[in-house]
Formats: sequence, C-alpha cells, structure tokens
Amino acid sequence: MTELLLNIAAISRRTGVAPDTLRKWESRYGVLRPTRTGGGQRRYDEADVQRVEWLRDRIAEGWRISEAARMLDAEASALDDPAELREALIAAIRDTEMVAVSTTLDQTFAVLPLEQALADVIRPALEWTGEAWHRGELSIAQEHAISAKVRAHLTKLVADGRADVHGVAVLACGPGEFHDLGLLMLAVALRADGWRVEYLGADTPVDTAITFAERIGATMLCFSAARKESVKALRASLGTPPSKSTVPIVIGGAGSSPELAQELGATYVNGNLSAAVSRLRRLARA
Ligand code: B12
Repeated sequence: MTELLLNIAAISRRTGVAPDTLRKWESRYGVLRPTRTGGGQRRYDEADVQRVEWLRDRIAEGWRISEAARMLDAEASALDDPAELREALIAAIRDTEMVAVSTTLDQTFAVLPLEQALADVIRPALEWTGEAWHRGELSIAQEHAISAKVRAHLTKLVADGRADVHGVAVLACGPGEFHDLGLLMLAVALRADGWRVEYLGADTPVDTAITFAERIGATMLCFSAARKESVKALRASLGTPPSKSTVPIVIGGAGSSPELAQELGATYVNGNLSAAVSRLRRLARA
C-alpha cells in the first residue's frame, strides 16, 4: 500500500498549525521528517501529522515548544545509548529544560544497568554542571535545581528495600563539604550491592557521625572530602586527638589521599564506583 503524502498546506489544514510555524518546528527542532519529491518539494506522512498534533496539544497545555520537542524526541527514539543519553542530559541542563532533565534521568535509569548509568551518564553530567557553574555559565539557582533533581533520583534508589547482605555503611560528607552527590552515588551503588546505607549527606560534624555510627552498630563509617578545606577540617576533627571511633573509618572523594587516611588512622578507598564497592566489601569481610 502506498501512503498518501501531504504537502505543507495539507498538513497545516489537517492539524490547524500555520505553515510558517510548521517550517520553524522543522528547521529548529527537527520534529518533522519530510521526504522530497523529484522536484524538491517536501512531502509529509501520517507520522508527521501525529507528531504535529502531539506537539500542538502539548503547547495548548502550556509547554514550551523546545520542551515539548525534546519530550517527543525522547519518547520516539527511546534512547538507550549511554553517550546519547549523556549528551541529551547535558543539553537539557544547558538549556534549563527541567522537564527534559527529568525524563532523561528517568530514561537513563530505566534503560541502562545502574553502574553504567552512574559512571557514563550521571557522573559526567554532574561534572559538566559543576564546571559550567564554576565558569559562570549556570547560575546558582540553575545548579541547585539540577542538583536537586539528580539528588531526588538517586535518593529513591538508596531507599530501595533489598536485604542487607554485606553490612551497614554510614556515609557522610566531612565538615564544610557540600559536594554530596558523588557520595550519594556511592550510596546507591552500595545499596544495589546489598548493603544497608545510612546516608547523612553534606557538612556533617565528625563527632556526631561517629556517635551515630556506633549507636547503630555500623560496619563502617565513610567520609567524603572533595575540597582542600574539608580535608583540613577532617584532619582537625579526626586527627588531634586521634579519634576513638570503634567503627572503622574510611576516607574517599577527590580531595582525600592515602597519606591523609594513614595520618588519621583511617582506610583510603577511591577510584571508580565498582572498584570502590568491591574494596569496601573486602574491608567489611576482613
Ligand atoms: C559538581 C561540582 C560542584 C557542585 C556540587 C554539587 C553537589 N551538591 O555535589 C557545586 C556547583 C555546588 C560546587 C560548588 C563548589 N565547588 Co565544586 N566542583 C564540582 C565538580 C565540577 C565536580 C564534582 C563532582 O560532582 N564530581 C562527580 C562525582 C561523581 O565525583 P566525586 O565527587 O569525585 O565522587 C566519586 C568518587 O570520588 C567517589 N567518592 C566520593 N566520596 C567518596 C567517599 C568514599 C569513602 C569513597 C570510598 C568514595 C567516594 O565516589 C564518586 C563516584 O565515583 C568539581 C571539579 C571536577 N571536575 O571534579 C568541582 C570542585 C570539587 N569544586 C571545587 C570548589 C572550590 C567549589 C566551591 C568551594 C567553589 C566556590 N568558589 O564557591 C563551591 C562550594 C562547595 C562546598 N562548600 O563544598 C574545587 C575543589 C578544589 C579543592 N581541591 O579544594 C573543584 C575541584 C573545582 C576546581 N577545579 O577548583 N561544585
């Protein structure tokens, strides 16, 4: 069966969307995919009609065209390639398309194995966001909104109800440390590996974290430090006088080092997520 193809006037009549608008949607957002006649005229098919009707209805509901076009794309192409998902997420973050940020995050966790989602999509997108913020290309409000969305997605995964097989890990950012999302990713990976995780989050006083970990009989207490200042703060509160924690302490994060851990009587663990999780599992057994 040969499908009846429409020219731009016909698709405009069918959908009630003006030809100029259709041309703009096509050239700016690539939402129409016409074939060409021998003479170079555009011809549209039923799929194009449906895409236009879908977009028209979203706009009537109050969506911006750029947001709706991105949603349409996400639905239609059902991205499952990590590089494409990463690019889609970064593009949505750059354009402050918050609905697309959410749908791409949903899609990422829906189609990729957790480890790959975290390592190949979430981590680079966070780094991109932080660096754009540091360069002044994203405002504090934009960064907060994006971090909050990522945090909400990761927090759901930490809360999942699987059994505790390997132990109980308490995870905290050291004093003055607000880079919490890397540690939250570790929390998700440990939870998926079968740990119970108590995630204390940003800027946690060391003594309160130790008391908490001892009280719940934790297997280990992990501190994250990304900044030089929070390394200093950890040193000040764990090092002098030396901590009497009965729960073994692990230190990680981009600012920490084996030397720091040794100085503080702690164990240094870092590296990619899966290596860190295996190492923590071995430590718990030892
Ligand atoms: C994203 C980001 C931010 C975000 C933080 C969002 C959030 N809530 O987490 C925002 C924009 C808020 C931010 C703010 C600041 N930032 Co910033 N930020 C970054 C950036 C770009 C990426 C960090 C990140 O999220 N990486 C991705 C995660 C997944 O990686 P990760 O944190 O290393 O964690 C992984 C591992 O290390 C490991 N891990 C982490 N913790 C632990 C703990 C244990 C026990 C174990 C086993 C493993 C582990 O697991 C994770 C997954 O693999 C880095 C630069 C960079 N490219 O790395 C700068 C960076 C960390 N920021 C920096 C600075 C200075 C700041 C600010 C102080 C800037 C300012 N002038 O105001 C502020 C304030 C923050 C504060 N008070 O703590 C500096 C730190 C420099 C230093 N060494 O002191 C960096 C290095 C940028 C730079 N080059 O100057 N930042």
